[in-house]
Amino acid sequence: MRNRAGHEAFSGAARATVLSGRLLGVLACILLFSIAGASLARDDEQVTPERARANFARPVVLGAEDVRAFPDAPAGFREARSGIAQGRVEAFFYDSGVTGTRRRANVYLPAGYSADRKYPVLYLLHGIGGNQDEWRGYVRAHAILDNLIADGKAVPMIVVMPNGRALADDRSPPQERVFTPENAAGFAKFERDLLEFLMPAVEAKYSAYADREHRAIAGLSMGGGQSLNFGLGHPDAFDWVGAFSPAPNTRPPVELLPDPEAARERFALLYLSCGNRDGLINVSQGVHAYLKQHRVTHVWNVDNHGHDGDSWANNLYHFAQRIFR
Ligand code: FER
Repeated sequence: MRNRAGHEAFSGAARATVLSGRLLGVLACILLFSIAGASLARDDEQVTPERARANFARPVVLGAEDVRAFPDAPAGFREARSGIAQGRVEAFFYDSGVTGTRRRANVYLPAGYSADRKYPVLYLLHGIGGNQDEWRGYVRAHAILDNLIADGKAVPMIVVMPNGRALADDRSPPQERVFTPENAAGFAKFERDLLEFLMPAVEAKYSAYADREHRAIAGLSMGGGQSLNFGLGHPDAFDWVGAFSPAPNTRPPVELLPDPEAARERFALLYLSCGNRDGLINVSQGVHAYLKQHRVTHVWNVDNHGHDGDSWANNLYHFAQRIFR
C-alpha cells in the first residue's frame, strides 16, 4: 500500500514537469501527504533496514499543537536517591503457548511490597532492539518509580517488564537483524502471549488486582505501537494506555479505534508522546490528529528530545503519576 501510494504520487509528479509552477507545488504537496499517509500503514511485513532508516530520517514537520504538555522532569529524577525506600526488580518466568517456551520478564515490586494488600500493574514494553532489560537499564524505570512513589507522586504499583518479542528465540538480534520482518513479527505475536499467558501468570503469582481499572500498558517505540495496538484493541483488559514515540508497527488510527465515539468514555487515560527531533513523529501525529478529530480526550506531549531514553524516561515520569488514581 505504501509502495503503491508512493508510486502513483511519483508518476503524477513526473507528468507535472510540463505544467505550471503553481500546479507543481500542489502536486508536491500531494506527494508529501501520500508519503505521510502511507507511513501510517502498519509495516510489520515489510520491515527492512533501508525502510527503517528512511523512517527515522523523515523531516519533522511540527504543527501548532505539537508542543509540550509538561516540562521535563526535575534533575535527578532517574537517579537512585539515597535515604528513600527502594523497590526491587526480580526475574519472573512463565510458560507461553505462543512460543512454546518458558519466557522471562522482569518484575518491579515497589518498596514495602506485601501480600497483605493488592497492587495495580503496569506492563511496560521495550523497543525493537531491546528486551526485558531495556527499561531498567539505561532508561532507569525502577529509579523513576522509586522516586515518584517515595514522594507520594505515584501510587505503589507492580511494573512488569516483559520480553515483547514473542519468538522461541527472543534474544535481542544482532544489529543487522533488528529491522527484519521476522523480528517485527515477534512483536505482533506478543499480543496473545501477553493476554493469554503473561497476564494470568503475573496475577497468579503476585498480589495484584486483576481488572481493567488496575491495569496499564505503556511502551517505547515498538513497545509504544504495541501499547496502542493491544491497549486500545482490548479495552476490557486495560484502562490506562501510554505510547512513547510509537513506531510504524502502530496500526492505522481507524483500525486502532474503529468506533472513536465509544472510546471517549472507555479509557481512563490515553497518553501519547514523542520528541520533536524524532523522525518517527509522524506516526504519533497521525494518532493525535485522529483522536482530536473525534474528540477523544488524550494527553499529547511533544518534548525536545529525539528517539531516545531521555524522552522515554521523562514520559514514564509523567505517565506513572497519572495512572491508577
Ligand atoms: C521502523 C522504524 C523504527 C519500524 C520500527 C521502528 C516497524 C522501531 C524502532 C524502535 O523500536 O526503536 O520502520 O518498523
